Amino acid sequence: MGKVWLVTGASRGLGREIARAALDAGETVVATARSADAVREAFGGEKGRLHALALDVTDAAAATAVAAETAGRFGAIDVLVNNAGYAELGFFETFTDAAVRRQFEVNLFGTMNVARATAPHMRARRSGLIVTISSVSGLVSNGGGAVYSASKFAVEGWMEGFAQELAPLGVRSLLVEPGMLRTDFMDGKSARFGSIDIPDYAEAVAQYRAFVDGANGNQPSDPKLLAARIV
Ligand code: NJP
Repeated sequence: MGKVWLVTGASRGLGREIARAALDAGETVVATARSADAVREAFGGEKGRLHALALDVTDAAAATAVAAETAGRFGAIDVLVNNAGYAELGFFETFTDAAVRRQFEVNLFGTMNVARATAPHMRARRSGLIVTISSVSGLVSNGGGAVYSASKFAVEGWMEGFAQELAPLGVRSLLVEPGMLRTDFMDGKSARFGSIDIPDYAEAVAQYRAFVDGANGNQPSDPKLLAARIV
């Protein structure tokens, strides 16, 4: 059965690749996303060591239930991959308060929900690893990505402290800061900037387009490569 992995945001992109790599390594994987059917579809059905569960990370009670079900059914959660997230891109002045809060609900509070639900199961066995998928945007920020960056900076500040609380209890932590990956994540995002009619932002728009479209040589990489390194 191998180790037991709980992966959030596993219906596509990096989360799916991490889950696949863990399965290939002989591990048991509880793969989650907002819809369990979407997860099953992503893996061609639920079979063998793959188990699909629905988990919207913004739902703290659901996170507690999924962690309890995983630990109860498989005896442990050895590795949590806190991966679910998205980027709300655009110039800050164009953001509604609701859009800012939504970004934090998923990227920060959602990540906290799943870690808080999982940590007690790891502490009880004095063993476990929490992998947090942050971003290079958790290290540096740029125009058009201010809100996304703020959410990832917050994740990093919180997780750095929480990791220090967990370490003496036998629970290890790993923070991953990917650059651009070839997933659905950036789909159509640069197009949104075309409709922003604020002349003062013209230079920032051009810079951001170059960044997103890879004109500055920043080409997205294959998420499989990163997944293989994590597993
Ligand atoms: O994104 P994408 P990536 N509750 O859009 C799920 C970071 N990152 O794999 O529910 C639960 O292909 C969604 O599931 P569904 C990024 O910030 C990326 O590229 O079916 N799940 C799907 O499985 C993120 O933290 C890049 O919609 C929720 C998954 O999240 C991580 O890498 C660069 C959810 C998103 O799949 C994975 O992103 C970087 C919710 N409320 C950091 N909302 C990059 N791709 O370039 C969404 O620096 N999901």
